Amino acid sequence: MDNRGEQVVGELRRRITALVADCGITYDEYQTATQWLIEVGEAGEWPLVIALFEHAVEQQAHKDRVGSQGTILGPFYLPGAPVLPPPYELPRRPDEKGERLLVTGRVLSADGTPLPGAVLDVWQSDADGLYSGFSALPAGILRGKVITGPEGRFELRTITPAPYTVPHDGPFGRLLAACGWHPWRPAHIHVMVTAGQHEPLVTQLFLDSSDYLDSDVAGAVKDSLIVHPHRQGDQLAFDYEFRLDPARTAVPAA
Ligand code: MBD
Ligand code: FE
Repeated sequence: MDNRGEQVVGELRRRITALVADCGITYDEYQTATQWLIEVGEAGEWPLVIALFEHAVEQQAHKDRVGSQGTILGPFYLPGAPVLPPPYELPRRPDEKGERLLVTGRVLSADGTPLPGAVLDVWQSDADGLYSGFSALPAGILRGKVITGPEGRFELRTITPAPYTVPHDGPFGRLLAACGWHPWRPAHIHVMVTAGQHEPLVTQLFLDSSDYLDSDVAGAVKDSLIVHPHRQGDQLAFDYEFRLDPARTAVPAA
């Protein structure tokens, strides 16, 4: 780890150099790629492109987890969502599309100790796949926090999210189309769970009825993150248990 820059960027150069030879990259392709990289920047799509590699970093970072698996944060988290009062409804518009969804569950330590006072920070897209803060949706829609009570229990009311298509009218979409890859993510709800003395758990819950569970463009689906809502009167409902790893003790600087 003498020179981490040389280690990583050097390896990147060697791999790209090898790829140019292995794939027989032409000058035309080189110029197309250059133009594409510039346009991704101009369109503000770098967060989106980079999100496609987050799953590799996430798996690497959390390979020794003993509690619940998590997955990628993605580009649409916003800090500062309000703590929701009872009955714990994510803010929505009066005419919000989608089925009503009740999420209940518990937050526990990996060893099974219930964690009252844990914070679940939740965000999701609307039925059209739009996130507030990154679209014309009113600020704050479908974002909020709930705090666990006795026994580490929580409940949250929202609507079912729809599968999400990453913007495909810009340079990123052109790349996907050129490769014959679809731009969809399966329907998901983002959750970040935090509690004192524990590692934060960044995760997403995927609806079992969604398309694209096997072909998420972001590669972020794991079996343990797929939930199975059942009908309960006029709503859908599911239960989920989050188990948090103990906080890693900081390694003292040498
Ligand atoms: C999303 O909603 C998302 O969660 C990720 C990771 C990438 C694009 C859109
Ligand atoms: Fe998302």
